[in-house]
Amino acid sequence: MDVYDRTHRNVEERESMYENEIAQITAKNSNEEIYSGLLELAGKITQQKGRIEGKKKLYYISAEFLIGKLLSNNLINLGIYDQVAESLKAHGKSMAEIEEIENEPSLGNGGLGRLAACFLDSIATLGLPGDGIGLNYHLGLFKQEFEKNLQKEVPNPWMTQKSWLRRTDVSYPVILGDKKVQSVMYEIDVTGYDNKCNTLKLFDLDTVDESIVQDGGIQFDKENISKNLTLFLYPDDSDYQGQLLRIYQQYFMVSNAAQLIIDEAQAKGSNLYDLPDYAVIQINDTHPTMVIPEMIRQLVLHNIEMDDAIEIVSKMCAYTNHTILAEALETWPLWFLDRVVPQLVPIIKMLDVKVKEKYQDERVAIIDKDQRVHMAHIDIHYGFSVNGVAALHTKILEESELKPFKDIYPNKFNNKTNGITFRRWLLHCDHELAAFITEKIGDGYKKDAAELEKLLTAADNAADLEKILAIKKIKKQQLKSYLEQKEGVTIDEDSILDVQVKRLHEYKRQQMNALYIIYKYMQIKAGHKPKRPITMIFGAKAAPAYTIAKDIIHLILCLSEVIRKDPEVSPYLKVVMLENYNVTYAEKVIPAADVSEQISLASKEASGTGNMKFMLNGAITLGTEDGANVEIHEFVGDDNIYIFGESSNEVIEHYKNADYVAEKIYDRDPEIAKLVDFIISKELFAVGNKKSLIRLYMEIVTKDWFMTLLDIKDYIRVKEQLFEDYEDRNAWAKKMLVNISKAGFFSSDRTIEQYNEDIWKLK
Ligand code: 26R
Repeated sequence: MDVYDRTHRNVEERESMYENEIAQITAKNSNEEIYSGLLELAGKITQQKGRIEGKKKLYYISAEFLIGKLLSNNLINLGIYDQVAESLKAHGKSMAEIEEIENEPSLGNGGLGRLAACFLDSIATLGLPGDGIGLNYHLGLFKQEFEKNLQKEVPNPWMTQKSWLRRTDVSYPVILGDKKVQSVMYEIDVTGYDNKCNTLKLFDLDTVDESIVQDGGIQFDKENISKNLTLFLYPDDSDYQGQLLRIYQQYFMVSNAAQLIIDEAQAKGSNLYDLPDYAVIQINDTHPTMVIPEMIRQLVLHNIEMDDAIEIVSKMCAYTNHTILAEALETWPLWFLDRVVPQLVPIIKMLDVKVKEKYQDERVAIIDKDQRVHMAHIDIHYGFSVNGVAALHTKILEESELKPFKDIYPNKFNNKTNGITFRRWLLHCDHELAAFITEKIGDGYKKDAAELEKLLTAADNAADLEKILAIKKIKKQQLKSYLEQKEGVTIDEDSILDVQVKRLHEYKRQQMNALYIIYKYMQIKAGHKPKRPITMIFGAKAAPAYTIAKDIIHLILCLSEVIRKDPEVSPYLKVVMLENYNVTYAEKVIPAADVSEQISLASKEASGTGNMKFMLNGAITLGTEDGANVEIHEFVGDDNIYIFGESSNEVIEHYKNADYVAEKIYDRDPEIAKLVDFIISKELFAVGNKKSLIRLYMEIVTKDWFMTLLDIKDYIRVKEQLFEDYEDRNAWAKKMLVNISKAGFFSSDRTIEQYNEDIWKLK
């Protein structure tokens, strides 16, 4: 019996095993009861399947795990989703309404946190022993509300009586400044697809007090660490008090991690000198970097010599870099660390001295001449692996950002192009498409994503092309009814759905997309109507202290209102800004999208993972040669992607020579000036905030750090071409199929196999 048959037999056996229980649960009256019944059943099955065991275990430490709702995900992975859905249907209920009961935990900002969640799914699915370690933020990232076309931030409580979160009796002492606190560990089961499970371990403090949050916003007393430590996930670190709290959070996370890792290894028989045979740590960006000095400190407390401790830890830690944006690279003033984690400072100084003895090069120092500690430098010197998250990103790290390190440690560097879990981003979010694929090529692709290539044959079959268009229309209709109920807006399912959903940042250039909207608005006003209505969808949170990002949200909301109220334009153009874009929203909007906007300034987006989700769901990318777009382009070929804009090399040159001057472009090109000027037009002033609009206008004309005006014309040209090509429905459907069939590489199962092969080496 091969693996495929065995899988099937298991699924069938399980179905009959739980038939009675599922029937009982789904027969209950209230959705709440059904939800908690399913939650309990899932927990029971997970327990029966057991944990993934092994001598050596991975600890994926991350300040963020953006896991999304878990009900459908777990039912799929446990193999009972279809049965539950059918049984619900027989009782006149739907899976969708049960899903509504669950709160989405907002334990991440965006890409980095969602990647960690996809990775946990793949690690368990591949049967690798590996747990996540993070923090249990009570109120998560803020919830976004719109008021007067402005973003407002409110707390997002997500923990409920009945939830996937389980309190354990694991607890560690942690020194926080001059106090010693006692942690408590919570756990969430991570189910593998047709496999056993791992866990996500989230540390917390019992003394944290949600009532210190003031006036319905997200303000709170930042001094009282025992009350505020795990209240919120940090959206930014722009104020001084906040930065101290951020270090407290990070230290609390890694001190618990270090103690847990030592405990678990010792329980398996480690003498601590052989710790690297029991544990490997993946450091997700620099946020968990203090695990290196803390682990050294803990080993010394276990009577290991300092030099031995350093050597042991250096064999255990691997670092992933997720960004080259200077402002996101963490450096802390030494005196900051002295206040928050004085116990680590002597160790950090010793690590620094050892580096300075070996390399007389300021660029690779841990403590620089301004007495700032470079967290990434600790990771690179005292870890055994450094990886970027897409081919272009790793190349830029090696050739410019981290070149001095690459020269010292040529073999530490490696690339691991990001991936996404196909369970959530195909099987769960587009059952219709998954069913079509299964009908065409069988369900081997669910475990081996490379099999999606077999779909290519369908690109020559007219009936299949029609089916793929029909499925897209169904997803648009589903989104339409969801938006009617959630946002009170109606979209046209026959319009082109053009979507840009991701965190709001100037480098991602939502403002360039907004300038396109202005262009289209003016075209329509001048009588040039598009062949087919266009719906532009945005979803984005801005960090509360990131003023320009909030101004861009304001601009989009104002444009939406101006266009909605203009009877000349509104039949052809609609702008929708989704409120509180999150994982749940992504699952609804991505499958409905025709066009995937991936328009970051080349060289700035480390990878992007939304780009992969759209591709997998049959949207066509409109993008720059940046991040993983480069690899998507290579896989699908020129005919199945729309690329525009200056290359990363050209952009890097502009930065080097400091020769980009937005004002020159504005002064020389009246067509561009006309678009930018509309930001401060009477039309927009009528619905918006003058100060905010003028500030954004000035920013684009006089600064434009991310070179919007450089690429705007090429962007408009290529976008117009794309909309024209959309009208050849047959050709477009072929592009969709090519994108879906070439998406296999972007499965996080592939990414995790590579991490394991090259870095973790787990059995
Ligand atoms: C320092 C602190 C405030 C902070 C800065 C930046 C906290 C969090 C971030 C988020 C960054 C590191 C992030 O999310 N990066 C994204 O990681 C994704 C997964 O690798 C990439 O796909 C994406 O391109 C990158 O921006």
